[in-house]
Amino acid sequence: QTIVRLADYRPSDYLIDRVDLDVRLHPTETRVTATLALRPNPAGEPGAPLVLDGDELTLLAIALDGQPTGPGAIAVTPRALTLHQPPQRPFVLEIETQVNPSANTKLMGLYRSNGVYCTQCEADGFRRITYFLDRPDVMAVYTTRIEAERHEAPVLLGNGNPVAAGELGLTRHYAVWHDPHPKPAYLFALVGGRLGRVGSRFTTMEGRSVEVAVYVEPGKEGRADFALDAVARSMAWDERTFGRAYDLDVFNVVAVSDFNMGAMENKGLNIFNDKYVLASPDTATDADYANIEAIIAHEYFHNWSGNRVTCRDWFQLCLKEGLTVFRDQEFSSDERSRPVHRIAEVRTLRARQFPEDAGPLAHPVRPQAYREINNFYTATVYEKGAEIVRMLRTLLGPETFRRGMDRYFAICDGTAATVEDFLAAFAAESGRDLTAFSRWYEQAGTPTVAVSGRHDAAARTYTLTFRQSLPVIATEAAAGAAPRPLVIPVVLGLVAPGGGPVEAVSERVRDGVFVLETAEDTLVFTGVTAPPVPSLFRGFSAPVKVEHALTRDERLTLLAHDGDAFNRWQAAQSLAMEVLVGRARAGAPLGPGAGPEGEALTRALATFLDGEALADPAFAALVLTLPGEQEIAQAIGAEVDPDAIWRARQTLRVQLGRDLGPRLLALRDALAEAPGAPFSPDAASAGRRALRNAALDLVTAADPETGTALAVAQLDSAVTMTDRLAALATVSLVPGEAREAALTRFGEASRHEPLVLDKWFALQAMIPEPGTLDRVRGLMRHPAFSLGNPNRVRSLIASFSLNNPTQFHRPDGAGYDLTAEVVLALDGKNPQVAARLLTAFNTWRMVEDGRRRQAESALRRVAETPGLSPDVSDIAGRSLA
Ligand code: DPP
Ligand code: ZN
Repeated sequence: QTIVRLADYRPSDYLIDRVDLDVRLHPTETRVTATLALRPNPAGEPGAPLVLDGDELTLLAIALDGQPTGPGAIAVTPRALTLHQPPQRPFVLEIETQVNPSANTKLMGLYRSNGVYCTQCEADGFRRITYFLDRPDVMAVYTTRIEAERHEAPVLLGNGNPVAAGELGLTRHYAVWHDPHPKPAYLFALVGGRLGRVGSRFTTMEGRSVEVAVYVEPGKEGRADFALDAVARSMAWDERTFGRAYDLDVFNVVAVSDFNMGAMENKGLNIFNDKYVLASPDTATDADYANIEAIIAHEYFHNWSGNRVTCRDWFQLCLKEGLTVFRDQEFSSDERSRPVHRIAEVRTLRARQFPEDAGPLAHPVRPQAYREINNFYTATVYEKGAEIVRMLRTLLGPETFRRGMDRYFAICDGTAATVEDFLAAFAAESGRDLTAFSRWYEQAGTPTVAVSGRHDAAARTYTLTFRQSLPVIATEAAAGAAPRPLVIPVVLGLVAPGGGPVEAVSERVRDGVFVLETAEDTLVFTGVTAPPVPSLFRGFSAPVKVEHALTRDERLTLLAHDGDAFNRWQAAQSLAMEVLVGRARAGAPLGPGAGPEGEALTRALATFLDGEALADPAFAALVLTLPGEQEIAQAIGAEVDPDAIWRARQTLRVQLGRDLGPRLLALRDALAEAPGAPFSPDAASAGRRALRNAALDLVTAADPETGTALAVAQLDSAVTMTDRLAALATVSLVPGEAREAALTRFGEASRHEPLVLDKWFALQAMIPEPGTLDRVRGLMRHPAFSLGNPNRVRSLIASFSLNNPTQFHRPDGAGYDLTAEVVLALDGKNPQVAARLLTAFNTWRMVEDGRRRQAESALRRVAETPGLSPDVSDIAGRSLA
């Protein structure tokens, strides 16, 4: 397998200006005629051969400038078409290929999902449709003619605007689409099938009337309205917030049920995993509604950050993904609650990105080398990439940041850009040198910032000392090199022990931001009469781990009084984390309570709940939620025993449920929905449901009998999927008859709803009991389960391997074996999904010795299997390296 290196980037020797595609859809013999207008690239090597990429293609015909190519002029394999001596002037290649969409189980290129023809071309799927220069810096104007049997595909959609359509004989028809905006091949898409439609109009700030539509499986139109509305809100938000208007006359979203990713931002024709489109109160949870809104926004925002300005090469993936995640996070924060959303972002980052950055798959936000690009659609590129953009805004301030974005879009519009181009726009706008800041893109690993504070009563000063350290990660490009200090924005404030801000000054703090740029630095506040409590990294202003020896009382002060909501939540998390790590490290048994530390926490939470739970239920639900098992494992760092972590967490949950029980039950009543009240997926209603269900969960931990009765009653009476699923999740943690009966009933009731069955699969796969392994094996034989559908694999198998730490890490290795077995069974069908599942082994080196050996042997078994896909062999190889 060849390694691709950023340092080896060279412009393409040829460019393609125009692409005319004629696609005659057929279930097994689809024919594609591509007419490519090519020319030598002035920046390329004169006279070089033209090598077009292909993948599993059958060539039917080829012509150069309308003539058959001479003998020996070309060489053809399924993976490449080489023209040895291309004309050194503009020329036209006409290439006819044949592909089999029904046999395409990789779900890359042209395939069928429930009979609907659809495409997925990022990162390199277009080469599975026709021979092409399949690289993002080759941008062309596309015209696509699609032809099909009318009964099979009454709806025919392409990129851009519709320009023609018509009948062909009695049974066939065609449609022609033209996209005036030059784009790389990965943004190409087409759809053909029987689809239901909901639509509306949006008038842009430039006065363009856009026809917006969402296409779904016929009969499910009623579940597409929320997504349709989310498109309109995204369009309006991007105009308001970034001055970005939509640039075509139509914007189509199509939901399909077999999809490797969440969704894809193809120009004018976004294709979505139906999980992120379909929503009704009785099939989708509040989390689903929030995800749909966020992903609709994400893909729409790509129209500027990704499509109008695309990436020069795949090393720049974060240029579009990190930036677009930042944009969708801002959108969700504006549409919902900013602090609540910030907490959710940070929880994801800590649960997914921090472990990735600490394990064998660690890589910089902009990687320097890859074997398989599909393995770099990671939490690091996306989520840490978004944090970098957020830090840039914190450093420059919102106005300068916005001007920098405007400049970036203005300068790079219509180009395939780099991270350097992005930073240059902000450097020019702010007059700042961002060279040191750019290390965030180059250095892997999560930095640690150690902070200590000292109050000098006589001098009335308060001194904070910051020390940053970065783990040494042996990436190929940075082998052996010591990491260099990062530019870390620390948003901070001082809180008086009794509450209220401390009016202290330091000339190094501007607008509440101190910038740590060296390995060590000291910050002195003057005019501080009494020892304050520092509130650091407010709003999680940098993706770092903070080591700060705050006392328990200081943390309690922050929980009660900090003006920053994020840090109030963080204070509660830190208090809990101390207890959890202490017990887990000691291997403490399951207990009725977590001792005096646990009591201090519950007392503080009681006060908190009494004071403000009803004012902000969503926030209160988060404050009540203990750090997750993965996060606790990260805090322990080595020789981790997942069972000890689970016992520690369970013990504290029991204590919270017991000590707060009456309050939690009262909150449930106070927040109960009025009978017959209309459903709303908005943040306030979702927050009330979240707190009610968090309360139910804790009450049940302490008193399984009472809790189960409440949960079963809720299961029967609930009118929303949120409440039903939460009740089922609660019941699922209590072994016994009631659980099995509830699971059976739910499964029966949802048997015609694949997306609901996914929740049912996932919930059972996450039960932290040894019996779960057999349960999962049993469910793999369920008629609704299929290795061919990525959503089913993710809900049943990935939930087990990635979200059930005690059972994935079973001491007998059976969890590892199951995962390895599925990875190997899946690899021949869908390597991308198989490789993603294998990343469950990411933390294998952190677990204690016995498990570690079991994990290693399962990983080796995968690695040594002959005929692995590049995707799986890359993950296996790096995991073991
Ligand atoms: N569809 C994926 C995303 O939007 C890759 N571009 O993140
Ligand atoms: Zn994206």
